[in-house]
Amino acid sequence: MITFFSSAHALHAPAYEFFRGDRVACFESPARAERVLHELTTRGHAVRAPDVDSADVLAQVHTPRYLAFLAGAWSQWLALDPRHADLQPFPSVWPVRTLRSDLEPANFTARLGLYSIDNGSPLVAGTWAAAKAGADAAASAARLLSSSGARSAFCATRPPGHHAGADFMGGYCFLNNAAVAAQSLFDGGCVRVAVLDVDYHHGNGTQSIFYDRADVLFASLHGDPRTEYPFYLGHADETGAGAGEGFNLNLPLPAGSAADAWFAALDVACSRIERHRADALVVSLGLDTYADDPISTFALASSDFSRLGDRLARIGLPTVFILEGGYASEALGINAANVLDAFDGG
Ligand code: OKP
Ligand code: ZN
Repeated sequence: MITFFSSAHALHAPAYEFFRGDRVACFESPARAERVLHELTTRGHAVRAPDVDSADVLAQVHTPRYLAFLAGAWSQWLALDPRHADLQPFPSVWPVRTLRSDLEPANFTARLGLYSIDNGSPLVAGTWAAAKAGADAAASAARLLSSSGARSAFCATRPPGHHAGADFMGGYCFLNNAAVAAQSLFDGGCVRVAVLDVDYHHGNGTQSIFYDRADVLFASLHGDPRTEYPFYLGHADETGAGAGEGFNLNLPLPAGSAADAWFAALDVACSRIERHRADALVVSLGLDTYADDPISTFALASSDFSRLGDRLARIGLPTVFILEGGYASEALGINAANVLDAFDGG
């Protein structure tokens, strides 16, 4: 399977994030994509640079004012004070209930809060370029499937995307690569698409982007949001809205769940996807379900990622894989490659 990779990912290399009141090194680091690339090339996978500009599809997935903010955020931050070059902007105020989010404040930090769900998504000079390259990869992978009849493609993208909604960033995510892939598949002629999110964290952004649509089935297995990020979405009673009622499936699992419970939930998700009669599948491939992940609590072994690839192959759909989370960098390449190789062999 072809891997899409852009070295522009490395332009997003924030120095720190906040963890329990402390400044710590970022879990979401350039080494992640490099490990994945290294393992795939070692195993003989073909790697390509993105060859599609995602600007048009980004405009279908995200709002104009959010895209404009993200593209200009760093230069606006820098214009406030040249000393900002060595600092990362973080939001400190948010328009929660009763406050207005229809008006865009002139104040930079207030706008950052308007477009953020957390203070956990550090932004640097190269964030837009890196995120845009990831969206280009997602659009490229979808086009490859639509135009060449390829059965699968993988996007070795970072920063991840599944927490980013139509007009907000969050959880290290800025542009929703899975949504870009799904929307691109429609543009390439698909009538129904399924998105399966296997990251440890619920893909709130992807769910919200497609929540009222019947042509996109969103299915996710993840840590129960009562205890796990993103906390405010991902419950089992979220089944879709309006025309999209019945086209959203959340399978939250208790923190600490073992592999057998996880694979039982995966089977439920796969069966629902098979019933959707989709033309193509997008997999938000988070690998933070791995036992040694530093910020997650599921217990998959490296061999379980082969089992995942195997199960996904049995769905039998053209599939775009998008890298999401996974923070045990040393094993990340092996775990990603195990999924893809098992899918190819299945
Ligand atoms: C992104 B993805 C730990 C902070 C955790 C939220 C987790 C974002 C996960 N210091 N921040 O779904 O893997
Ligand atoms: Zn995650």
